[in-house]
Formats: sequence, C-alpha cells, structure tokens
Amino acid sequence: MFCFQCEEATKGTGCTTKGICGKTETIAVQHDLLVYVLKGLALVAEEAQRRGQPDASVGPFIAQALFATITNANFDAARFNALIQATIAKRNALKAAMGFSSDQDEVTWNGPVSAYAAKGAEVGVLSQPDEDLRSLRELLVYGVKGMAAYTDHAAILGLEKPEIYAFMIKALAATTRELSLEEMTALVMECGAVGVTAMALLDEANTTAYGHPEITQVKLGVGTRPGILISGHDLKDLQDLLEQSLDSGVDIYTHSEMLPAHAYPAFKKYAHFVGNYGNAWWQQDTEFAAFNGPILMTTNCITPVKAAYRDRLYTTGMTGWPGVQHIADRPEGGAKDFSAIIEQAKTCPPPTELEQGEITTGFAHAQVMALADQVVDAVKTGAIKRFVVMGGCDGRHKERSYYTDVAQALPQEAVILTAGCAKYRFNKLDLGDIGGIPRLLDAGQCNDSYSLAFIALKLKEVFGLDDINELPISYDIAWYEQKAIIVLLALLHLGVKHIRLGPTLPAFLSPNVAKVLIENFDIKPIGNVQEDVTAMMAAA
Ligand code: SF4
Ligand code: SF3
Repeated sequence: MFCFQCEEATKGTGCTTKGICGKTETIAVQHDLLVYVLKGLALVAEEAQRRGQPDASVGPFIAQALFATITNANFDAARFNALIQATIAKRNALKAAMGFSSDQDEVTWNGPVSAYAAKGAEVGVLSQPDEDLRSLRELLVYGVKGMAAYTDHAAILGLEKPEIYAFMIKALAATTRELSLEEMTALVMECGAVGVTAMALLDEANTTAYGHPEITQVKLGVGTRPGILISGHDLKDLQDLLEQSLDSGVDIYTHSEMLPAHAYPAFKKYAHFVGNYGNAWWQQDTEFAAFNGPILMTTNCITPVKAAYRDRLYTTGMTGWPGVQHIADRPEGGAKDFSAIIEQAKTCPPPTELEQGEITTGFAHAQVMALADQVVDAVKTGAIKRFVVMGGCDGRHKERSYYTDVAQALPQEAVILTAGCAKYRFNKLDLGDIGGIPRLLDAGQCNDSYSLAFIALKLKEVFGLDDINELPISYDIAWYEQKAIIVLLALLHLGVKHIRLGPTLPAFLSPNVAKVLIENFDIKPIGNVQEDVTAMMAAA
C-alpha cells in the first residue's frame, strides 16, 4: 500500500504498511481500486455527456463513493467490495446503453473480487512515475473527494447542482490522460472554483432546512439521564435522531464536528438536545468509553474501535467499521430507523462527566452580518486590528499545540474566526471579547467554511476594497483530511494569499508543485508561534 492523502502520512511521506489512521493494506488497495474504477465510470459518463445522453445518476453515485474513501470515514472491506462492484456494473451498463467501447483499462477492467487486491496494488498513486504529475493528480483527486463530501451532504438535504457533478466527472477522467503540468494546474484551480459553488450549495441546504445559526451557549457537562452521542457532520441524521428520541427519556449529546448543530433554530426546540461531550475526533477512544451510552458516527472521523464501546457504536451513511452495527439509508422521502440505538440507550448508565461549563458557537455568516455595524466600527476605531482565520481540522500530532499557543499569544485586538474541528485546540480558552464581540467566532463545522469566505467577501465590499488581501485578515489554517483540501483550493480561487498551512505541508505536494503554490499564492508552513503572531498582526 501507499497512501499520503492526509496530514498524518507516516514520516511526512506516506503510509506503506498500515495507516496511522488504522487503514489496513486491504482497505488501502480497495480505496485505490475504487478510485480507479470511478475514473473509468467518469470516462464513460463524459462520453455519454458528449453524445447528449448524460446519466444523472452517475454524479451522486461518484460523490458517495468518493466520500467513503476520505480519511477516517470507512474501514469496512465488505462495503468497499460492494462499492467497486457497483461502480463496475454502473460503468458497464452505461457503456452498453451507448454502445461505447474503449481500450482504456479503467473502462474495461472487469476482474472478480478475488482479483481486487492485486489490481488495487497495481493502480495506486505510485503507478504514476512522474512525481509532479502524480502530485497534481492527487491534489485534484483529494480536492474532488472533499467536494464530494460537501456535495453529498447538500444532496441529502435535497439540493444538487449538475455543474458540480459534471466537474467531478471531468476531473476524474482528466487524471487518466497525459496532460501537461499547466493543464493539470488549471484543473486544480478550477476545482477550487467549483469547490466554492459546492460549499455555497451546502450552506444553502443547511440554512434552508434548519435556519441560520444563532449565537448559542452549549453546555459541556452531563445530566442524570442516559445519553446518545452523535458525531460526524450529517445534520439530517441528527434531525431524525432528535425526532425519534423525543419523550424516550434519553438525552442527545453532540461530539466533535456535531457541536455547531446546537446553533440551528430548528434544533433548539428539542429539550432533550442537551450539550456537547468531549473534544475533536482523535480523542474518541477514551471519550466514547466514558460516555457509557450508544454513539452514532454519521461521517468521518472514526478511529480504530476499542472493545470498551464496540457494542455501543453505530455507523451510518458512508461510514463503516467491520463488525460495527450499520444503520441503513433512509427510504425515499422517509427517515432512518434509529430505534435500535434509542432502545440500547435506555439500558445504559448516564455519561461520566468529563468537564463542566459552556462554550459559544453559532457565528456563521448571517449572525456575523447581524453584528456587521459593530464589527465595522470596531475595525474603524482600531479596537479590532486583525481577524485571524484558524479553521480546518484537528489531529493527533503534538505540534498542533501551536494553534492553542497562537490563540493565546494573539493580542487583545485580534479576533479569531474558526470552522471545523481545529477549534478544539482553543475553543475552551477564555479569550474574552472586544466591546461585546467575542474574540473567538465559531462559524461551525468544516462544512460551514463557506461562512469564512462569505464574511471576508462582505467585509471587502463594506470597506470598498479591490483585493481580498487588503482586508485585515490572516489565514492560519490547520489541515488533516481532504475536506480541508477543497476549502484550501476554494480560498486560493477567491484570491486569498499568504495562507499559513500546518502543522505540516501535504506529503503529496512534490517540491515543484509546492514551489508553484508558494510562488503564486505565498502559501507558507507554520513556524515559531511568536514570530507568526507578530507577522500576522503586521499583515505578513
Ligand atoms: Fe496514512 Fe493518512 Fe492515508 Fe491513513 S489516510 S493511510 S494516516 S496517509
Ligand atoms: Fe475534523 Fe475529521 Fe477535518 Fe470536519 S472531523 S474537520 S478532521
């Protein structure tokens, strides 16, 4: 196996025997083969579009299948065998319907399940010998994986855009061709543009379904009733769970990326939606053990499952772990059936308390815009000198304490804008406020990163600036998995420069590709805390 798609790639180069994430060689080569046959499906779908016979089911299928391959989403070999089989079947049906033939291996390979491991090993990322082309192809594929996750979330809530699916198809198909470095770079940039569209669509889907997030205090302590812990990013799953557990005597707690759900008006009406439990994804083994009740993983991030809570863990959607109970998809127009989780919860003791207090969330774009006059005044008077965007992912690496230290070292005139689980490095610190505006504004999940771009674009308009880089905003982004890659590409598309990216630069950036990003966008690695804080406050 060889995998270097996340920030925790072994030794900063790639995992070759087993993933730090827990991905085994079996799963890694299945991921590689699934992506390979999806490229074949994309080639056929592209031909169908060219002939004026597009198949509308291909885009959503690709989005779901790619979602399953993002880091920490799915570790279940049986699910991947089924996905590979379904991809080949879909590709073959579309070929047959068009009477299309091709001698490209991605389009013709038809091996049995027993051949998957060998084929996956043959078609992995190292099969491209040129390190720059490999780097650009993988950057594009990882961007599309992130886009796929956001697109699937929007589709679950009923919003889809054909141009997003068309780009995914075009991008996957393009990675099978011998394109020049310039052509590949252009596709990577286009990926960022379509990423903005996908993020805006998801924002629309979330806010249409559940209202605009509002400033909300979320409790960190626990009650005396049994609980269900819901993790991941899927708000529709949360909605179904809240509805079905009404009057069950069970409380619902959020974990990790589900925390910002408390800020949606639609969820505030549930009295049994009581608080947030624990921290970012990577501490789940001890936190899930202490929770005592069932845990529902709606999306990434799952870490290797421990015996202490294995029989209380459930996956759903594109997530999976071998041997862990999986809740089936909702029937058309219906709801998922969470009754087994609710029944189990009733038999469990209440959660063991980990901490007490409250944290504030709900600063998505509408809430920030509601405070726009105050914010603009504070900038004009100099009470706010700088906004620092510290969004993205959290992870295990101890170097990530950098983000806690930066949050603490920033001067009083700096406001932090965050989204994603990166926030857990500083969201429990008392950072105070500036004339009533909290110094930490949490816009939500990584899925809500659109808010960060929206706020920047609105401020640019209010201040009458021509260039987004003239705003008093610095970017100090933490990344881990592929959704952070599409957010990064989206920011680059919007013209944002001087982004600090950490805790390490992606292993999949070859020296030449990294050089292009540095020369064109002044992307830089994180450095010394005090030096970075001083530089950011000086707009560098
Ligand atoms: Fe390694 Fe990350 Fe790939 Fe897992 S996802 S195998 S940790 S590079
Ligand atoms: Fe986190 Fe996995 Fe990226 Fe949604 S939950 S931001 S890492």
